[in-house]
Amino acid sequence: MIIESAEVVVTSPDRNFVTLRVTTDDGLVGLGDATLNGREQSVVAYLAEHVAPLLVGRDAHRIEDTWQFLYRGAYWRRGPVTMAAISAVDVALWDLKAQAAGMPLYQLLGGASRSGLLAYGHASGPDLPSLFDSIRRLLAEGYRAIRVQTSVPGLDRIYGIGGPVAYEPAGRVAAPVEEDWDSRSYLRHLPGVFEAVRAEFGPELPLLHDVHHRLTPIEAARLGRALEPYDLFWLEDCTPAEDQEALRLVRQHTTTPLAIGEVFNSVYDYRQLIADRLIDYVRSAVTHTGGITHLKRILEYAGQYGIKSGIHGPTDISPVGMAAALHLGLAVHNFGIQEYMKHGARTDLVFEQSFSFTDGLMHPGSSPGLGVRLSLDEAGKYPYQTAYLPINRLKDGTLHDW
Ligand code: EZ4
Ligand code: CO
Repeated sequence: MIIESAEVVVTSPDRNFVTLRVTTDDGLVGLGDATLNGREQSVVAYLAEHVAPLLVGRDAHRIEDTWQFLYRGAYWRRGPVTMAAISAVDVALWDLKAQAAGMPLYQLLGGASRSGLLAYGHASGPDLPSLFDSIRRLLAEGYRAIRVQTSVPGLDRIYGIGGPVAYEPAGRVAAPVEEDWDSRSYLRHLPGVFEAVRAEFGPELPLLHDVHHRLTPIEAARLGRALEPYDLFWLEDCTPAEDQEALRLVRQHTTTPLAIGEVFNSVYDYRQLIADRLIDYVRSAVTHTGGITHLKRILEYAGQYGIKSGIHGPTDISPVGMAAALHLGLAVHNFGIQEYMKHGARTDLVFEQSFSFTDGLMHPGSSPGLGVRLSLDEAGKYPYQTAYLPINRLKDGTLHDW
């Protein structure tokens, strides 16, 4: 199974996606998701200029060797652009190997460890009535776990609050939108929101919350403690993630479970967090953490410490990346939960998918490989559009973590 070509396909049906498409002399096509939200073209150049020419002529079966070749061979190890590019190659090769074997990919990863993957959806609203409506809409769609985000009185625009249906992290804008932040207002407001949600929806429903890295360690510790009565499934990204030591302080003060890692790209980002049991869930994306090969390694390491998966799955993970997450999640022993924001209708026409969402559980399906096909005709209708994630400023204009 020799690689004949590796091409990068950029398309923007409902948002931007970068897909690596690897073809072999057997006539098979393997796909990898290389989307890096708001910095897409950097990965396009990395793949097209530096990686694709090296893949042609290689044996597509040699997944581990290719991973090491791209990681060690680059000399400049790690980093989001490099690791997104390696992820795309790795996932495309796993897709090819599983297609060649005539099996869904999870069979090659050890087979199914469960019958379905618990997924959580995103509810948000500017006030309690609209937040409740958003939660009810997700429950009606079948979701059995829900992330709760809400506006904060006094702040005009904050991240992660959608319209009536969903929110899209990056806007199709020429420059980042500037949003507002004030930690004291947020800390005062949020516990009451969870109290109201619990009163309305009862004690059983798993509830999650994402802080988006916006608090100092002592503020995060206080929030974790204040939310304990509402029994969160997890509190996500409570402090800026690059500071592993910060989680130790948070951990000393609260029993609210902690999740972190959507901006990580290597096991080295997790070493202290896992070995010192400072977190409960690994939030990495397959697409940003070196693909299935490397995220499986991280999850096996985490599993030795009772830490579970919570693989990243917002809309900037393409259906290709989502399928990879589902195959890996079905196979690993220490699965926790899967994030799932549905894509738009145009995206579903560009990417034909075999994965399913039924009664709140996801399954990657039984098609050989990843189970996703890319329509080049559909993809070609939607050229790249400039898009950026927003930034966040305090009331005095200081740039803050978002
Ligand atoms: O901000 O995917 O948990 N999910 C999230 C997402 C991320 C975006 C960044 O590209 O925090 O909304
Ligand atoms: Co997040």
